[in-house]
Amino acid sequence: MTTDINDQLFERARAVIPGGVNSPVRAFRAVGGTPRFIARAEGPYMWDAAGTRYIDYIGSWGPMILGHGHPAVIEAVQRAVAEGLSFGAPTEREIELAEAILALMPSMEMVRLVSSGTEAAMSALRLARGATGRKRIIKFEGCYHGHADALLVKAGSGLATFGQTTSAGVPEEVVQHTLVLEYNNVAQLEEAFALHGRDIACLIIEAIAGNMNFVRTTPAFARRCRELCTQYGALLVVDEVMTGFRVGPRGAQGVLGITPDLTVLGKVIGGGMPLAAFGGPRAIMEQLAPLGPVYQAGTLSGNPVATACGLATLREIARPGFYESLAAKTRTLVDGLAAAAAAEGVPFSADCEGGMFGFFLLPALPVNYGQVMQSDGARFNRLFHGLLARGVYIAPALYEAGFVSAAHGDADIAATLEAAREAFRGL
Ligand code: KE4
Repeated sequence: MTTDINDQLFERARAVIPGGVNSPVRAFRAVGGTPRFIARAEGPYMWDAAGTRYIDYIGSWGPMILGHGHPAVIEAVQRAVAEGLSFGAPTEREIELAEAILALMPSMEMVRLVSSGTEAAMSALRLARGATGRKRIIKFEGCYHGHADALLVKAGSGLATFGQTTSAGVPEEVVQHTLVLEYNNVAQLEEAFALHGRDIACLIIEAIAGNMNFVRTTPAFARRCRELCTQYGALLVVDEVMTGFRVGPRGAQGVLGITPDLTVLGKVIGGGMPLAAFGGPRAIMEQLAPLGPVYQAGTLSGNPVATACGLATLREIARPGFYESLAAKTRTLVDGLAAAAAAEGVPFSADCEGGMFGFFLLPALPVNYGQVMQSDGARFNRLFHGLLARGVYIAPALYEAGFVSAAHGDADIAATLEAAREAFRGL
């Protein structure tokens, strides 16, 4: 069999980069097969090294909400590049981006820019611990907040035992203060706070969990997270790296009507460039160096090219009607996928908000990680490759969300649904 250029590139990549990729999910290990090496992208499309075009529903895992190569973004980045790539000194554009973020996120009075979601979440946890003087944190099974050591943890046995690490190289001592609870389990949350509440620095959560594909907090659960944090003096940290400016203009906190103490942002605010952020009330944020005792720093934090890309992106999504149009396209896609599955008798449930969607080969929407993982992985993998072979590129893992951009046109959605009808056949 002639090896496709992607096979050749993958073989070359694996010789010099662990697993051939710079982030594990890109390696297609969950779905099998050869990852596509992307040569270029434009609008809703990506082309791989073999010249094959795909309708892109990954969007760089969220950032590309405008689609690839938006003219206003490209022009802003080109202008910024000509002025200088990095200074290691403050710039006016960082102020502009901070002001733009704060204007969109009323729960934040101040914001610190960093270079990745991991860095933002890690820094927010350190700030929460520093601001409260407490060590313990609560996270939820199925939520991902980047790969900082304290967050690479799985549930211990019961509430008395804290986390056990999920990664080699992370000593148990580092995760011993992390308690992993079941998402949407109000009773367990209340018990955990009753047992440990006075020691909890913060609770960190994806209020719409895109790392379980697409699972919402129930209103009752979201409310109890807020109430219990307030009652016990813990900080509520909402991780909006994926949902921020993606599910709506105010992120998941706007959709759910919850007010966090700290918000973690990323992806969309960088528009595809390395930029993330964390923010909250002035009294908490001013605990950060150089003002306060909580250290945090970064060579490329607030990078002038990344901030130009982020600002141009935020300007476009602030246009009237942007989210209404995006949400309508996403809803058309999800409803069409549901119809395609139903026509073939394939168990299917889906949810979406703004430009983010998720679907499960399950008869009903799951409410926690354990239910998500009851999905038929082999059947999902066949669907993934059936779509990929027909030029539709969805996330190569059943626990990952999907993303629609403003550049996806009605014809692209229609073509996607035609491919889905064929891919569901005989699944
Ligand atoms: P980064 O360090 O990858 O920029 O962000 C970490 C992060 C934090 N919080 C949430 C809610 C996230 O979704 C992420 C990263 N998301 C994954 C996709 N599930 C990025 C893709 C990848 O790991 O390559």
